[in-house]
Amino acid sequence: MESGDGTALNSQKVEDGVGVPSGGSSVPAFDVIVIGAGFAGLYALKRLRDLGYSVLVCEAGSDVGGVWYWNRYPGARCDVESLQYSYSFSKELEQEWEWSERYASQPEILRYLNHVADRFELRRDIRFQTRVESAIYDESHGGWTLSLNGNQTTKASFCVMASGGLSVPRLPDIPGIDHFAGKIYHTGQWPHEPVDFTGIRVGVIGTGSSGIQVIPKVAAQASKLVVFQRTANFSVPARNAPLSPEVQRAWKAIYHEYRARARQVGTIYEVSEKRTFDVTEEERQREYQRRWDKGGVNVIQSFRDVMVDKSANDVIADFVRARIRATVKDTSTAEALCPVGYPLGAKRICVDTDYFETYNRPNVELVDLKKNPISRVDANGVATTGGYHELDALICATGYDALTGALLNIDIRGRGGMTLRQKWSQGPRNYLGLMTGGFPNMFIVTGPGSPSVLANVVVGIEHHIEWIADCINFLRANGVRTIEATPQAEDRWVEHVNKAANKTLFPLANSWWLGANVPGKPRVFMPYVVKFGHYRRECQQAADNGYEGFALGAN
Ligand code: N01
Repeated sequence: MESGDGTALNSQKVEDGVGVPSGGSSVPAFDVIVIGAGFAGLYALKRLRDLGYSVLVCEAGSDVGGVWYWNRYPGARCDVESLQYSYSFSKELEQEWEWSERYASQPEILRYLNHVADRFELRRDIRFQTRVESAIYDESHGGWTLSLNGNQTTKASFCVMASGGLSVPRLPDIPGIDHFAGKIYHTGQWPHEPVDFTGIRVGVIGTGSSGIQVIPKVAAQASKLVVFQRTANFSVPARNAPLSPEVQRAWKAIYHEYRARARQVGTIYEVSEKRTFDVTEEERQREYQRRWDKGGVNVIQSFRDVMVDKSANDVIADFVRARIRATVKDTSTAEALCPVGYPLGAKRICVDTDYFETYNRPNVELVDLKKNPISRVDANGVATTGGYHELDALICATGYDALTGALLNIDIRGRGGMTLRQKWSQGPRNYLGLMTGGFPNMFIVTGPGSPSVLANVVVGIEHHIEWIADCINFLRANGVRTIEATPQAEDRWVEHVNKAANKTLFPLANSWWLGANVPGKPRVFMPYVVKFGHYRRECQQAADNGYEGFALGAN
């Protein structure tokens, strides 16, 4: 199977019980090992190195970028606006970097992250093609021993898990898929060289954010495109456009105001204070339409009760379904594309360019797997219970083992040899999303229990890294060797995160936020749904109270 860096797609699986290899060499000890060189890892390195700590970043890929390094599929683009989806830690960086479009494409974001790495000379402390296979806590010296690529070890006092919430791609478990004679691609591990689909028959499995972006691009090349859709998704138009120098200048003139607001609410959207039924039907429709015309996920903020009141959600969901029916000419295809059975926004809303329009092309066919599930794949194509589709290539836009996958793929062992897998067997447990008890000095960036993917993730990353850096400073200044969440704080936090989610409509869909896309994964709503500003205050309060909720120790 094709993948970025020529890695077999199933090589991500890490066997249980990986230990430090005998006969391997040892690299020097560091204050901090950071795992991952995406947005989070780069900033962790910059911040901690500036504070005087010795830091090593271990990155499995051959260069910086994280998800933006791996996700090179045609159409890959961020659906948070460029001017917001960027670091705020350096005023110079913020002012000098020019974005070319309202929503940056993957190549542009990757260029930005390369620029950041060069500008701040980060590469010298990053080891590429270095996969951390295990991290074992050593109670005698109060730090971590890490195994790198199975043939080297290193030690660190602290670990920062910047391994990403969407970095473990999942291939569909379909009988016969290994026998497919054509090439199979996963959007999350796309080859580095452009893939040409001109004149061939292509199948796409999956219609989440990745599928919805790749489908229009491949449809424009392929002789035939068959989309295999299991769950229809809500998608809103991006209305992407070039970003004019005037708009950029105006934004940059008051960047600090936008950044301050983002730090409170997570992302700068136009959030309505009104509730859906506070206004007349006519006003409501006008507001939906205004936001629809503007483009982007902002549609979901039309009224403040969209994610808490099912009847309010039903009305906006009807509005989106009406737009789909108005766009897609074939009525049965339009009906199949209309999401039903779960609230709008309970699965990550998608943001597209010409997604629904693509189904008006004569070379595109939608296969509704709810009616006719896939029965098998063979050398020449995909069989469903309703027919057979001959294909030359297959694209799996089938998502990720999200939020916990990358952490649990590393053999992490804390106090008493307890594995993180054991500890999280019923779902992730931590305090503030930042630390988990029994695993001292291991910090998690934008993982479960934090707002993570529900906010602008760059805002979350900067917050976490700054909190972690302050925490390490505190420990060093006070001669404390270890910190970890207390069981009581952890219990309270897990209950609070669950309760907060259960007051919303978020848990009412089989989403990856709930782990529902991975068979056997505990069904727990993982992100913290409360406003980012509130979360920030909770983290600050814990720190201000001498790291309340955390146990501070000698080892
Ligand atoms: O993955 P997904 P994604 N047979 O899990 C289907 C971010 N992101 O890579 O819904 C058939 O959302 C699955 O069907 P179902 C963003 O946060 C951002 O698209 O489980 N179908 C679903 O349709 C996003 O939410 C950007 O029934 C199968 C699809 O595959 C997150 O990444 C761009 C199947 C997976 O959708 C993940 O998005 C891209 C099977 N066996 C991604 N298994 C932007 O910023 C799975 N599916 C724009």
